[in-house]
Amino acid sequence: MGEGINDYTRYVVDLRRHMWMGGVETDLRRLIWQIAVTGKYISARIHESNRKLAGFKNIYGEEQLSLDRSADDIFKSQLQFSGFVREYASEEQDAVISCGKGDEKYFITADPLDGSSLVETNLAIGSIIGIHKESVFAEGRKSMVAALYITYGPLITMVYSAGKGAHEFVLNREGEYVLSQENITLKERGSLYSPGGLRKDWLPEHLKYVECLEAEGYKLRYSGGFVPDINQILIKKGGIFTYPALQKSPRGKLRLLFELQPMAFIIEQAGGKASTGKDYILDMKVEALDQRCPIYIGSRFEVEKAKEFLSGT
Ligand code: AFP
Repeated sequence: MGEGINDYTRYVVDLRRHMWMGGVETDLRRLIWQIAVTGKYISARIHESNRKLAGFKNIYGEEQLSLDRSADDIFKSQLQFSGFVREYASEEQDAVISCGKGDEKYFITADPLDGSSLVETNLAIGSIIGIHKESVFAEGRKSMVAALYITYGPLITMVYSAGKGAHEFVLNREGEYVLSQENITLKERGSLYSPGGLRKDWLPEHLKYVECLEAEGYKLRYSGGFVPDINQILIKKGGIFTYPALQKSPRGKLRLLFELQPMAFIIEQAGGKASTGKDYILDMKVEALDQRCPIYIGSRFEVEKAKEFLSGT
């Protein structure tokens, strides 16, 4: 006999219950919940945007905003008067936005819709959020208290960490985020590699590193979306994502504040590492909103191996 609805709900742990059981501070629980819920509105906007591809305009005849800008509008409006957010820094904004009365507890960083150029190909994309207890112009290890990302794929999933492990939730048909796996732990060494940038632009020491992984039989997994590519390494419990320094761009492509710090926070909580190939990401002081740096993120073995190749040891 199938389990009745009561039996089913007995085993379902939703996001709010999980954070409460995990001892996450009340305002932080409410903030993470509010951000996760915002993902539903962004998902709706992604589906709506398909009309834009057909050249539709909004009811005022205005060209609809690009998806990442409208995602930013959604996050900003949701968080601006939440009572928890003092400052909102976004990849879509030129400056940090002061929110509310100025005495709120948290400082937010957002890449509202990373990989938006992939929407037309129907590949997965995502939102990346960092939550800080003080100004974001600091080392992530000092200022960050939580991070989360939402993946808009065949399912909408959300991974968060508030400093006590990394946990994945799936948005179910009822519109609730229900726990799919908690305390996700990366193996010491994986078998996937996700190499960003063009091979012809790599520096010699990076090329040697990648060739070493290939000689060891690592499987190439690269979608061009940072969120799904990182999510694959986390959910498959091992491997390495890298977007290295390139000959013409020595700082690589990805942004320290909006993309790398939140993912480094989550991956470290899952027992992995994240470095520039020299310094750990969470030890890097954020000097500017658009600061970029090379990234090696995933299982400890692969990240430390990269440091050996890049330092020539
Ligand atoms: P878009 O947001 O312009 O699609 O770029 C996505 C991204 O910032 C990140 O999500 C990917 O990891 C990286 O760029 C892919 O870059 P390449 O297209 O150079 O591989």
